[in-house]
Amino acid sequence: VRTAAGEGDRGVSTTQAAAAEGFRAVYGAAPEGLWAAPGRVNLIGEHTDYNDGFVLPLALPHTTVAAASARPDGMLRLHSGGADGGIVELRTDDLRPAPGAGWAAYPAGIVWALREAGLPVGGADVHYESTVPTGAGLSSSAALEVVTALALNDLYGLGLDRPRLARLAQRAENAFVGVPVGIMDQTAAACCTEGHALFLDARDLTRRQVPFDLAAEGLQLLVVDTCVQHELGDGAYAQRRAGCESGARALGVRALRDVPYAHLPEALARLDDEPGTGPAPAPGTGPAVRDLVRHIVTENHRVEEVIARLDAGEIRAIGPLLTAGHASLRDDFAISCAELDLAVDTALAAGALGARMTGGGFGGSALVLAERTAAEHIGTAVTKAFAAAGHIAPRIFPAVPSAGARRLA
Ligand code: GAF
Repeated sequence: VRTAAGEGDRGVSTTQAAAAEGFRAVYGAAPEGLWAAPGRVNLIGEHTDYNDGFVLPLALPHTTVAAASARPDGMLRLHSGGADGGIVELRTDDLRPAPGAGWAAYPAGIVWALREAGLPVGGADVHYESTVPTGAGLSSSAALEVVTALALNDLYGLGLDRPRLARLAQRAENAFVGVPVGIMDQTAAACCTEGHALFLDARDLTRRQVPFDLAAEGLQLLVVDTCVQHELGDGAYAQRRAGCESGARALGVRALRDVPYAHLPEALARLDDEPGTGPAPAPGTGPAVRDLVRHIVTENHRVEEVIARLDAGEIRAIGPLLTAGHASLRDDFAISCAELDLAVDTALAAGALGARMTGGGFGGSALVLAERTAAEHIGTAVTKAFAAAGHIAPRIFPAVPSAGARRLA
């Protein structure tokens, strides 16, 4: 198992140098500053964020770096070393929500959201370099949003704290880009710290840094990027979210977070008696509302159980909880796919302590908790199983809990 995925190997200093150099090549001057924001994996707590629930992400070493300078004339110029095409030029006064407008909609949405919030943000020149895999369920979008928000926060002296930056980045994605994501990814990019997982209450954004020192325990957390491109904008994510909201309405709670685990049997019985929420979903609406509710309520409980194990210093004991989380996402929430299931099943059969898909689903990545001495063997077993099934080769690398967004220079 390689130490990190491709570009991630080289660390942030190489990406930083490439961003500074790229900025000079594109705009003909040195940038005023350089900022970084990471991708993430979520240890447990999937689709709970938009149900006001609990999540436990950690930042990856893979980052998006922005080299940026303010502009006095209100023009926003955006360029990416990783995207085809030249400079995207926009007038900040003319920014309007632009669903489906490509990568530049994410940073443009940040400028729009900051200005909508009444903050004094003008133009900027920005050049990006990134080592966060895209479409892999590792939050490349949130990294792009948060690094842009942090750069503008500094360039324009906005004084925003990290949770506020995360909220504004989420608003940019919801209202400008048009994807109804929750708050996890932006908060992970903004607030994670090295050596920790971030326990976040998505209702009020209270947070706790939970020590997660895998190396000291002789463990490794592997990311298996299935290379099945995941797309949150295709409607299935929005459909799951709408189903959860109708479940909460039917149960008379503000959000599914308010259904206690101990009351789950009564809640399910009540949904089974309500038209439209019982076991037989209307055609084309995805899983039954009762099944969505069961996933969310049990998943919030699993996050609390994982936290309890970590607080007790029993990292190995979280393995079965991760695996149970995968079964729930596969069977109740119906957002896994053949490649994710194969990665999880093969890793477990090869001796992993636990494994699950991570992120929004429908492709993207799985994570595998393993003894460090078994990681190589498990990675090889997964790669072989993918080849035997005729799937393209997965990219496998360790998730090392890394730093959140920061200014580099
Ligand atoms: C995506 C979303 F962006 C997050 O808000 C979260 O809902 C996640 O899917 C599922 O847990 O990453």
